[in-house]
Amino acid sequence: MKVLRKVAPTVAVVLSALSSTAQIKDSLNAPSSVLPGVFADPHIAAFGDTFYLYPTTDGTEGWKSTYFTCWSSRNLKDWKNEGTILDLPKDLTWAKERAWAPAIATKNGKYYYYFSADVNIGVAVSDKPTGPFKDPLGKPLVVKGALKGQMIDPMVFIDDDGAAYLYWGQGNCNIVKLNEDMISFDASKIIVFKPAGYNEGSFVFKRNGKYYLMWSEFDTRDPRYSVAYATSDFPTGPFVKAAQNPVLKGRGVVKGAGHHSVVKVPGRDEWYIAYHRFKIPDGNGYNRETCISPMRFDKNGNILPVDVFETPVSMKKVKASKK
Ligand code: FUB
Repeated sequence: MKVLRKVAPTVAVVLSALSSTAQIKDSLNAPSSVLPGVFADPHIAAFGDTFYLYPTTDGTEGWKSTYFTCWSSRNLKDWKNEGTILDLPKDLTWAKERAWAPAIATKNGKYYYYFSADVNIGVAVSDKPTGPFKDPLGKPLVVKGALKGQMIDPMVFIDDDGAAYLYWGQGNCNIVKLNEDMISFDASKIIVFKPAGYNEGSFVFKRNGKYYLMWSEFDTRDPRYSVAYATSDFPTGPFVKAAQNPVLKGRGVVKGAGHHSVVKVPGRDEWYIAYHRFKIPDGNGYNRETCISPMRFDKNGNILPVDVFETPVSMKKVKASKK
């Protein structure tokens, strides 16, 4: 007992030294972002043998960006700028700025691009994932003020039976099944709920028959911004929040890690999470950069904590597949 009392302070000093060494190592070794410059809210998807990223363009206080870009990659590491795919002042009649947090979905050979613009949600359509996208409605799909909270951050999940569901909202999570045309829905069927800690940036995927709803907690300008999740047997819930949360958060020099999306490598049970963090160095909630890390599950299907210092290893060529 006496010996224990004597060595305990030494052990504590050594542990604390080791932990600060780890933190210094973290700050020295933060992986590079995957896109050059400041891009946030990355929505990642795989179509055929190619991965795509659809981000928000950052760099202005109040997120005043007016256009959206698209990026493509075959290996998750090298990203090609496919250019501007939607320019609000040019392509929309109803919104000019605050081009935020897009999402993509494909159905019946068309690509549907959902986006926030001046705190409304819009949809644009193209024959290709890289656009050009056209606004078929000439008005928002979800108009500002339609429900409580901000009408931003759309996500569309398409189930195995082809049914498409729109998830969106800051403050609350709203869900509605889209009509076959992908550009309309029955507003009387909207489900509104708020998982504990929910702020914004919902994302849904399915694995082994289970539906995963993920979202961001705290404000994107807060270094504690992070991602949590819940699961359900149905795409519309009820969702039960997992015991082990958040699954993505900053560490060391990585701050404000959140507003994510998830992609499965076609043909493999291999998953990656795209997210933004404060730019390193000197970033903040208006200067964020896009990163990708592996995302894994335990044998019960729980999402394991993501290591924000881990990046995708160089991928073997992805086989073209629809899933
Ligand atoms: O990028 C603008 C806004 O910041 C998004 O809509 C939110 O989710 C937050 O990331």
